[in-house]
Amino acid sequence: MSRSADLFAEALKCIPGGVNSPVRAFGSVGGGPRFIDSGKGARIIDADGKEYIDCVASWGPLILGHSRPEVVAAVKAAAERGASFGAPTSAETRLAKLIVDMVPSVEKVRLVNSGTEATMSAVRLARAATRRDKIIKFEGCYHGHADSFLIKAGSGALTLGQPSSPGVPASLAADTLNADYNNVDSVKKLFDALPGQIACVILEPVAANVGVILPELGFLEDLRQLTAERGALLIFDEVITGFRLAPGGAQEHFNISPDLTTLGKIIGGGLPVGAYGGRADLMDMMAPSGPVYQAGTLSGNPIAVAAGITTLEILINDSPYQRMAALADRLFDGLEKGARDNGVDIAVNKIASMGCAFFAPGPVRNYAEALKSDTKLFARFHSLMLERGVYLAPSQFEACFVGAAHTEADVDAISAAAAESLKVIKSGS
Ligand code: KE4
Repeated sequence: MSRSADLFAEALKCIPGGVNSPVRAFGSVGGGPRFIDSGKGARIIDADGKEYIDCVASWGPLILGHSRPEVVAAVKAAAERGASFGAPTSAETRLAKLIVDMVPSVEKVRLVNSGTEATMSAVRLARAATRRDKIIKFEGCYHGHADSFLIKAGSGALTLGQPSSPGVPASLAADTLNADYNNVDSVKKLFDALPGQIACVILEPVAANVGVILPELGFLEDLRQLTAERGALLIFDEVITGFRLAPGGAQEHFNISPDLTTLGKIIGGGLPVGAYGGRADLMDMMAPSGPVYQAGTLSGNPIAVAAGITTLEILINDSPYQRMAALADRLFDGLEKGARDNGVDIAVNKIASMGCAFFAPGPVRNYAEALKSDTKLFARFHSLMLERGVYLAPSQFEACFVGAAHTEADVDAISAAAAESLKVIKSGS
């Protein structure tokens, strides 16, 4: 038995499913999770000492790579000053100012501890601001595990075959409406059917929890216009796209201004930070400046904030975006070539430094088309890539990330491993 297998057996005795987040359990790819011992740059090492080129980046946060020295130093220095005070610190204001400066539509921002806290708070604010209860999300989009979102959700919910979770009261689920991504008419129909009842439309401006699905031309613009016309708020869930597609995220990349934005992952550089922000008139409704309540013992935690500040400042100063995008293009071009050479159907969707290779003929423009993917073939590919030292997300319905620590040699090694893996698949062995 491998060390990871032993550790997994141990974990199963005291942690549900042996993991603290379902998608980590390798449920849809099999073979059991690799317990990771350490990471440095673009590489991680598992409990058996096997090294992998990492394309998961802890599901997005580690855009600078693992154990980036400046981030480690900032975390150590913050820890030596004290872990948490439950009182305001100047570092929180510094991070808030960075976010306001970087994210075009954000005038004020509240720090929280996760993407889920950010999205649930943003929706509460939208409901309070509009005095409406219903929300529109999109099938396959994932906004964290708050009750209102676990209806036809993506990511782990989709992977584990339960896009709508038990435990969500029907009365609450009734206030969540699902539309089809890239189909603005499906949104218009809901607004027409429920005039004056819809508080907001929340979406991932690039859907990255159903694999990666790009917004078609005009889709985001149409949503912006429709929500403004119908008195609803537009919420961009940029937990993945924030600071990833550009310093100002998807809203900078596509030049669209949502009313509220939710952030996470990269914002904490690998430590637990989430945030929601937007128009000052809306954000000032949040307690204690306004009546809408949201709180958190460790919100704005000094150690997590130190990691976030250092990460964002490096992204601003080094601006690795063009280089990461070029590496991602090289990576996905390599994957497409390997698939072509071996007669395997894959459909690649990519943008900036993230993307997905669907094991499907394609194109993949929405949830229904993504579900046509051959998840068994993906599982085989995933395991063959692990054997060849490449760590992909253990689900067809997640994103692959290239970060600032990846090199051309890394990317070419991933493509070579993919070509070998696809050859094995084609040979049927
Ligand atoms: P967290 O609560 O996991 O920090 O963020 C929730 C969330 C919100 N919005 C978007 C667009 C997200 O992608 C996420 C979380 N992403 C998944 C992976 N795609 C987290 C991985 C996991 O659940 O373990």
